[in-house]
Amino acid sequence: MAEGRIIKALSGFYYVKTADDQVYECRGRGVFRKRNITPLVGDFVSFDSDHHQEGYITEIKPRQNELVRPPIANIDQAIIVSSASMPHFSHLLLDRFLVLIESKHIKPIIFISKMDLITDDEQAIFSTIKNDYEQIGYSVELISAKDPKSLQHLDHYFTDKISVIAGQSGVGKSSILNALNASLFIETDEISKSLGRGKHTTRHVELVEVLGGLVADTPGFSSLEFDEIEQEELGDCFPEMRRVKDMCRFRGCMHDQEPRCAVKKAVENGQINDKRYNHYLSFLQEIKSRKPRY
Ligand SMILES: Nc1nc2c(ncn2[C@@H]2O[C@H](COP(=O)(O)OP(=O)(O)O)[C@@H](O)[C@H]2O)c(=O)[nH]1
Ligand SMILES: [Mg+2]
Ligand SMILES: [Zn+2]
Repeated sequence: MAEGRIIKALSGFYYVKTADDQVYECRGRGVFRKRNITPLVGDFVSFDSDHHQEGYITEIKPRQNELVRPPIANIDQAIIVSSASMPHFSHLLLDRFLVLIESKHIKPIIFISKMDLITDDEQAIFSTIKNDYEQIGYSVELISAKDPKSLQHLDHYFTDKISVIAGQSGVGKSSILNALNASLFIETDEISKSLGRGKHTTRHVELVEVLGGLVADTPGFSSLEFDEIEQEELGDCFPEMRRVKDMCRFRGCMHDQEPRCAVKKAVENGQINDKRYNHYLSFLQEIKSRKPRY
């Protein structure tokens, strides 16, 4: 019996990589299907191999976390890519991604891409944005896939970690990975090339090597809805609110209409960015007006 990590899943085969860098093409055992357990990319597994480089997965080790879309397990962090231009930068969309990732208890890192496309005047705007998010506690990098210099100091984000790279399509996710590892040739500009959405969303998940770590380039999160977040959890998806909420007068404060709310006070005195707080309120409204699930 051997052990390894699933680095790719394709048409019922799981590609398991062992510590000595061998890749085995494995099938799941029928028993998983019966128990409704599907091996995921990122899973640590035991497998039996009777043939050279082929085998059967016999056990899936307990997962640290898992995402459904894209299907992947045991992620150390999510790198959220937002482009400075084309598509234009959206605070709201960045905050939406941050909330989705925070709600899964996965550490977000922010890359603002395509910095080569903006003017010197606009550079200042992005320095401010970087500063604002760093104040909250996030790591932020201003980069360009076309400027190798801007990518030089990124190693520590990747080495020995499993990351998922997330963000709107067209922001440059695949281009960044290609730029970081010259032996990768991930297709870029996929939306415009593929005819229908179907092709785009069913693409397989694969972990690729980047700067001594593994990264899943996702076709995008197929849903950006807050389907799985309850209104009581939303505040905890904003680290700056999480830090002060214990000082709210009421336990279970939603930081909305309640009096003596520490979050609202922090917004008033500038400790919490009012743009972020407004996004919180709009996400809260969205969750409240969500259709009940049965
Ligand atoms: N100017 C510029 N264009 C970029 C950069 N990164 C990506 N692009 C372009 O943006 C388009 C989408 O890139 P892609 O990597 O496919 O984005 P993805 O959908 O997030 O994977 C492609 O035409 C790329 O050539 C960048 O840093 N600067
Ligand atoms: Mg891509
Ligand atoms: Zn409050």
